[in-house]
Amino acid sequence: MKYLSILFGCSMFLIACGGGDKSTLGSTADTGRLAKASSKTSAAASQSNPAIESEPVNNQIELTANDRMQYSDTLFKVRAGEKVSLKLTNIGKMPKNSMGHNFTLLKTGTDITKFAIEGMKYRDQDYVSPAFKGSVIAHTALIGPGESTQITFVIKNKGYYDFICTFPGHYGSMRGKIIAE
Ligand SMILES: [Cu+2]
Repeated sequence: MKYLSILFGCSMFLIACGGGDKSTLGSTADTGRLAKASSKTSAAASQSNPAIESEPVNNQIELTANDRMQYSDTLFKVRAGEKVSLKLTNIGKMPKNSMGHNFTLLKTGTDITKFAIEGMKYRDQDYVSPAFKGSVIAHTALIGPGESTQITFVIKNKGYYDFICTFPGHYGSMRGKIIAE
């Protein structure tokens, strides 16, 4: 009985607290501070992301792509300034003209949506617009079912880099990041 009354007291306290918080949230100054604090927290969270921290540094990348518009992995960590060798295999069965895949690594700051949409018009250039060639660090050929392709490249500067498949409509799900450190 003693414990029950303690529990009851605690929950009453919690309810009171909840009400109090709500009223402080009402003021715009507090809301602004809260937004700032939460954005700070999320920035810190992404910096100490366990998935990123536990990712081993490896300049030998093997990647597959399938008929469901997916890469086998979307996060890689490499050593900046050293040669990276990347092998892409299309493990799908659908024909290349409806489900071809490539790997296209983009310079920091590239607008992925713009890049991908512009590229759709350039089938003969593996769906990379000539106007956006300068945004590409490296890319593989576009490959069909059962095919493999291999490239080597160097990421000179440390940082986060996006990669996508430029086949029309694929960039939404076929994208990932390479962290060079
Ligand atoms: Cu693709």
